[in-house]
Amino acid sequence: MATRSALINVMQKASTAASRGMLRDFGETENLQVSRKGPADFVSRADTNAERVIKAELHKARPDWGFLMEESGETAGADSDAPVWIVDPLDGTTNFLHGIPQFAISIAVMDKGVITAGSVFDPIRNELFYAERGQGAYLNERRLRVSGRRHMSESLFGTGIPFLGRGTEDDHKQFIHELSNVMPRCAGIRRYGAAALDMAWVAAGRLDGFWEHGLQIWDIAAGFLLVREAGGFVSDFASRDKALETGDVVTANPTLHAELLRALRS
Ligand code: 2AM
Ligand code: CA
Ligand code: CA
Ligand code: CA
Repeated sequence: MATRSALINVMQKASTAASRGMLRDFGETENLQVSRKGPADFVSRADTNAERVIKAELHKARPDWGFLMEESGETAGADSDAPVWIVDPLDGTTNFLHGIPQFAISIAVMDKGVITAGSVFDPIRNELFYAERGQGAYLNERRLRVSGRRHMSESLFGTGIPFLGRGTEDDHKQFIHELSNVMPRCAGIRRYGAAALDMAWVAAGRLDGFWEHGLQIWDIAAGFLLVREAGGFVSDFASRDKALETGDVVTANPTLHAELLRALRS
């Protein structure tokens, strides 16, 4: 049984508090104020409300820490050496606005450049994925381990398909190329639309791997630690430990990671 640390309790409390308003707004999205940050990059009142609630809860618990949040950007902590909260208040806004129940709240802690804690909360399924560096990854009370599948032919991968405004025409072609390489070698590919949750699902062994280009640090910081603590590999497309810096993510169980990379680059 997992005994949740005080830090994870803070993250859980902030996520649950934010999810209440989110669940109220879900299904009522025709009344939600929506604007755009890019041609197909939407931000709604649900995103900004969740971010405000999360920030207040986290600040109350750790008054000196800084913030890096999707909607409000960076806020320095009282002391520049203090840890920073990295927050995506609503990952999967496009799903949310379409009434598709696949979205999450992602919170991570970065301490001197290292991710030391992370949580991804799926309010629809009431699933809290969390990890602390060196302490393993958990789903609610259960210890997580990445899948043990050894062959691509039996494996299910998640990915992110580019959309209007994400990447150049060449990036879109590159994605089609990757798809045509991976597709005929594996048991299936899914595009769920919430990257933080995709990575949590790799940690949980539901997906055997996942890849996507052009993500932001708040999409992947918590998922990164979840996968690592569940025994999985996370890299960029050149197999370097640079996923967080580049936003280009290739993740899988240790057996499949090299094979997935090879397929993506072939
Ligand atoms: P967001 O909902 O927090 O913005 C995966 O493709 C990531 O890209 C998602 O986690 C999502 O995070 C972001 N994204 C932004 N606009 C998107 C769109 N139109 N379709 C899919 N994902 C989008
Ligand atoms: Ca967004
Ligand atoms: Ca996101
Ligand atoms: Ca978001």
